[in-house]
This record gives sequence, C-alpha cells and structure tokens, in this order.
Amino acid sequence: MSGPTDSPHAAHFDAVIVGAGFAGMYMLHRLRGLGFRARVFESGTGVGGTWYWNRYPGARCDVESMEYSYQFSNDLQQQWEWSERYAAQPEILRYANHVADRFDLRRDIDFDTPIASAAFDEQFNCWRITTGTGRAVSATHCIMATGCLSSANTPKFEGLETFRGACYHTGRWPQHDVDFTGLRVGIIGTGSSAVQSIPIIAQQARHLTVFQRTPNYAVPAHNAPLAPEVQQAVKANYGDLRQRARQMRNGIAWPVTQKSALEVTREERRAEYEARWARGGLSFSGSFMDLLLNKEANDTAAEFVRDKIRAIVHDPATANLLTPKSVLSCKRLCVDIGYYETYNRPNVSLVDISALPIEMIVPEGVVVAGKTTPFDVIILATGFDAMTGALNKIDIRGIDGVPLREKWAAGPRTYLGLSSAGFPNLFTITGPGSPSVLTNMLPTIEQHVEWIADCIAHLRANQLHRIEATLPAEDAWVEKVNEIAAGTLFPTCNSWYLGANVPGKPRVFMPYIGFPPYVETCNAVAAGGYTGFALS
Ligand code: N01
Repeated sequence: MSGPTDSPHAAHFDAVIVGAGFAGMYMLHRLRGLGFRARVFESGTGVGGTWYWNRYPGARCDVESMEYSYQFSNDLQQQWEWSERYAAQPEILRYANHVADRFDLRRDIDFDTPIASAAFDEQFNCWRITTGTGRAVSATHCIMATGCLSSANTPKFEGLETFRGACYHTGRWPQHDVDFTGLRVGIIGTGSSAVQSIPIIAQQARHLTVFQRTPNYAVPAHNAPLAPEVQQAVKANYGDLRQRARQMRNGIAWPVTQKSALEVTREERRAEYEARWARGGLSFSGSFMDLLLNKEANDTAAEFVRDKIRAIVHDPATANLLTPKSVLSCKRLCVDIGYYETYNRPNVSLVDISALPIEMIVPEGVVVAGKTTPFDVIILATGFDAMTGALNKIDIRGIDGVPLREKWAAGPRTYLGLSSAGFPNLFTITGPGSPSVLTNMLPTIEQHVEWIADCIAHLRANQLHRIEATLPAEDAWVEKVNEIAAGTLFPTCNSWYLGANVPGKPRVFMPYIGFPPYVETCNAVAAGGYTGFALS
C-alpha cells in the first residue's frame, strides 16, 4: 500500500501506531511480519506504556506473572523467567525492554514523540498525523495503542500549584527514586495505586496521612518468589493454561465456582471464601458465579471481607472507615500486600473526606474542614481518565472533520471496541466497547492486534483501501454493551469503568463483559467478510 505525502519531506506509512506499550510493540511486530511499513510514536523515552509511567513504590501487577505475559512467541514465553508470583513494575519493564530488543523493535519507534493530531484525508483515504514535536506524517491506517489507564486524572484542587513541597501523581511517577525518609507525606485516594504504595511509603515516612473518599475492598496477594519447579510445570503445559484462560470471562485461568453463593450452606460458603482468601489474588471474585449478578450473593462475600478488615485493623473507628459499603468487585478489586495492617502503625492516620472533601491545598499542606495538615510531600493516587482519556487528548478528526471528542461527547461509541463510524482506517486496541480492562490485558491485546493485522492484510489482498464501521452495526454494538452491563451489579457504584471518577464525564459503562463471546463475535465478523464494516 502506498499513499500520498504533503511534501517530499513527509513520510508515508502503511500504519502509524500510537504508543509503545505492550499493545503498540506487538502491533509493530505483527505488521512488520506481514511486510507492512509501520512506525510507532511514543511520548515516553522508553517502551512499556503503563509500566513505564507507573513507577510508584509497590507498583506490581495483580495478574500472576505466568499469565501476564505475551503468548505469541513460544520461544519468548519459554525462555523468559519470572521471579515472583506477581511481578513488580521494574521486572515488567525489564520484560518490555527485552521484547523490544529481542524483536528489534526500537528502530521503528520514535520516543519522546507524543501525537498531537490525526485527521482523515478523504481524498487519499489516509490519516494525516502531526506529532507534538511538529513532524507531519501520513499513514493508510492509524492504530491507537494508547492504553486504557494512561491519562492521569488530576483533580482540580484549589491551590494545588501553590504547594511548597513535592507533589507526585502515581500514574506519572518520576524516573528517579523518591525517598520519603523522615518526611510528612499525604496521599489522596485509596484505589489500587494507593493500596499498593501506602504500605511501602509508611515504612519510610515520618508520618503518612491517607485522605479517603471511598473505601475499597482489598484481598491479600500472598505474593512470593516463583519456585523454578512451579514455573517449569507451567511451561511444560503452557498451551493448556492459555487455553483455559481463553475460556474464562476475564481471560484469566483461575477457577470460578459454577454455583450460586446462595445455593450452598453458610459453612460451605465461608470455607470457599477462606480458601480463596488464603490462595490470594483476584480469584476471590470467582468464589461463586453470581457475585456480580445478585446483590444478596454479593453481600455474603462483601461481609466476609468486612469481617477480615475488622479483624486486622485494631482501632475500631479506623476499621469502620476502611470498611466498604458498596458491592464487592463493582470497582476493580484491589490486591494488597499488608494494606490494612499498615493502619495499625503509629505513623499512619486516615482522614475521611467522604462528607467534607479537600477544601484546598495551601503552601504548607492540605485543608479539610478548616484544618491544615502540613506536608513535605503530597501524592495524588487519584487514578485515570480511563479508556477515553488518552484518545480524547489527541485531536482526532474523521470524515467532514468531525472530532472524535465531539462524537463521543455523550460517551464512547464504537463497533467491537475496535473502530468508530465516521473514522475510517482508524483502529483502537482495547478500545471502549471491548473486554479490555475487565480481563487480563495481555491476551486481550494480542487478540486485538491479530484481528487488526489480519484485517489490514485482508484489505491489501483484496486491493481495498478503506474500512469503516457502519452506523447501524455500531449502534447495535453500543446497545449490546450496555444491555450486558445492565444485567450485572457493575453500574451500582461510582467506578472509573463508568467514568464516574472524572467530574463531567458521561456515565456510560465502557467495557464489554465476557471475553469468550467477544472473541467469537470478532472471529465471526472477520469470517463473514467484515460484517458491520463498509469496505471500499
Ligand atoms: O485509581 P482509582 P488507581 N478527591 O480510580 C480518589 C489499575 N491498577 O490509580 O473512589 C478525593 O482506582 C478516588 O476516590 P473515589 C486497576 O485497574 C492496577 O488506584 O472516586 N479523592 C479513589 O480512591 C485500577 O482499578 C494495579 O471516591 C479522589 C482514588 O482517588 C486502576 O488502575 C495497580 C478524588 C483513585 O482510585 C486505577 O487505579 C494500580 C478527589 N477529587 C492500578 N478524585 C495493579 O495491581 C479521585 N479520588 C495491576
């Protein structure tokens, strides 16, 4: 495929890929393998995406290492050795760098190069893309590998810029080590990032104050070194593990008890929860098949965790504040290493900001209810403008110059989470409307990358230059995503899945629930000659 360029200096590619995280790296490798000319633009100075930026203390994956890894290369998955059950951020970043070197990816990646805009040129059926550094390129296909949790959410706290000390966002952590020894530290937020970093920071800081708006459920990770024999056993049958994972709703191979929590006795229920608690990790939410379908069933699991919190945290008032009242797993379950125990330390205090929010930030510290707490460091563990934030940061314009932001003003609209009507030849890897954040991201990324690569190869083989989701297909898909979510307990809390964490963001449930039926649909669409798309 080739296309036009504005000037002899502007380059044209078969595909431009935005982002060099796990999605962008594999997309590049796959397209190259098919003989396409692709170029990646990445705003960071290195590969790794979310694992490049989220360097906060304690950052670690909540999916087990043996599953949170690529499977497209058997040599890679056999040769790479993970050191822990749950890999920490430095190890995952080493893995990302290893992949970049192993497949010689860097020669086609421009680092320190954010994308500012992408506009579809209808005359030439190509994307005109400009970088934040002022470069202009064109590409037949534009592939957004921008990540689901990559646009940091920084609340507009009055006076934040006047704070005299250091201020860090967990999702934009500095490249250098941050030492909290002897310092007074305030952290805002109690999601996964805070749950992971609080126990580590508390060990260093003179005093750590946690500002909590909503308590979250956390289950223990029980992280441990990964024994070589365990790793070998998995590798001997890696295909089996991957296959089992593909059959699970979230793409992770832990077992889900195929019973209702309400059809077993109280003792059986408790035994199941205890066993899952002792095993550790996200599999707790698979204790019974109806935990996210039936409130009464969910209450039994929620109450189990509440009891655990009350048993761990010594001070009853603190324990009470830390005890969530909402549906368990409605927000992403946190996986912790000593989170609740940390509140038993004399140098940690919890401030409830559910009724009286942070009033303002002053040069000395944080003001709540008229009282200033002085700090040397403030940490914003305030999460992300999830799923749409990174896309909306780029000025993306489709047919007739319509901005994607405008089209998505009432919430994202996609077909399969891969494409949006009015934006031909634009693909979103793990976009809104796909299982993405409700799954193990690595296999989900691979499934999207392979689908997109096959699609582009199909266009080439059939001398087609343009693919675009049709409006009826998109409308039906959006309806389906909403319908499935409405049959669950997911819409009952203010999660980032719904965009509820960002003031003014439309409340729309963004991910598609159910990895296996989703994959089946994608495969059927491709096998049917890309049904729901217009090809020309
Ligand atoms: O962000 P979050 P995160 N005033 O949105 C609070 C993945 N992840 O970075 O709940 C005061 O969960 C907000 O309060 P509330 C994982 O999928 C994975 O922790 O909105 N507080 C909340 O407590 C995770 O779900 C890992 O009331 C404010 C916190 O900030 C996702 O990333 C590790 C506020 C934000 O929590 C996001 O996690 C880390 C305000 N104005 C992250 N605004 C793994 O383990 C927000 N908050 C792989």
